[in-house]
Amino acid sequence: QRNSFRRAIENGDVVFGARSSTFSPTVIEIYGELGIDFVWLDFEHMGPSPWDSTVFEELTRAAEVGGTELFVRLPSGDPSLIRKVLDAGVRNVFIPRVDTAEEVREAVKATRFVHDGEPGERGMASGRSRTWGLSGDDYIETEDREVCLGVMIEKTTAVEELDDILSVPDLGFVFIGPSDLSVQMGHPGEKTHPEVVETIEEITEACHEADVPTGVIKTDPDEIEAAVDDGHQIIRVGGDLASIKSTLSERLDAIESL
Ligand code: 3PY
Ligand code: MG
Repeated sequence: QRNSFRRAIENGDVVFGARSSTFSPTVIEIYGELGIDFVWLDFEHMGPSPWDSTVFEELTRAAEVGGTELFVRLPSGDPSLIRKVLDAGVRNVFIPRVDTAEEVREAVKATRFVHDGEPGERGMASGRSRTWGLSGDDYIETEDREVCLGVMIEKTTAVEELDDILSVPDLGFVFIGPSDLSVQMGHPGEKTHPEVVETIEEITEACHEADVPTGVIKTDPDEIEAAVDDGHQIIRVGGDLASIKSTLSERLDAIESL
């Protein structure tokens, strides 16, 4: 079974996603119906415990029904956590706050049965990803071909090690984190501080030189267009909470003026 997210970014296409902070299977189905390519589920800052694989099974099912892909931010690159989430059927995961290439290599290895010509650390499971849907004689090949792990570059330590990080085989993508970068660079909250902007440009350029797709968060249509022009391929364009707030507040304003 194909992972449309990984296939698209490997083909050089752009994918558009939205965050679901409600972790509602229904919202995920609606996103799919709308044509949203990926659903950002954030287990770094919120969410049910990722150790509960049944939560991921429900959410993965909703994504399959809706025709979209889950894009799961884990709280850390702990290999035991990565394996659990993949075994429930999730295929796109990413790790926040990475510091070193070694840490990135360990995380990628946890997603692969074979990594860089050596045995990987994925681990043979008999969970949902194997017994249903993705199952079959070619389970191992399919998983290694379709699972995708990325990292967030949002720490100065990672920026310093960026070339080594980008040379880790099978790294799927880099997502840029301007907010944490602003904190780490001593300009907390100032995402448009010239030094932060310059660092983001450097990260983007290094990733593209290494042929690693990049992702950013943009909600303004002009900024989305500019991000695509800058070569970013993974763009988060909104989310459920912000959409609820803006739609209902506009509607209430309209009702009040009747
Ligand atoms: C950041 O900007 O730090 C992020 O993690 C974006 O989600
Ligand atoms: Mg961050």
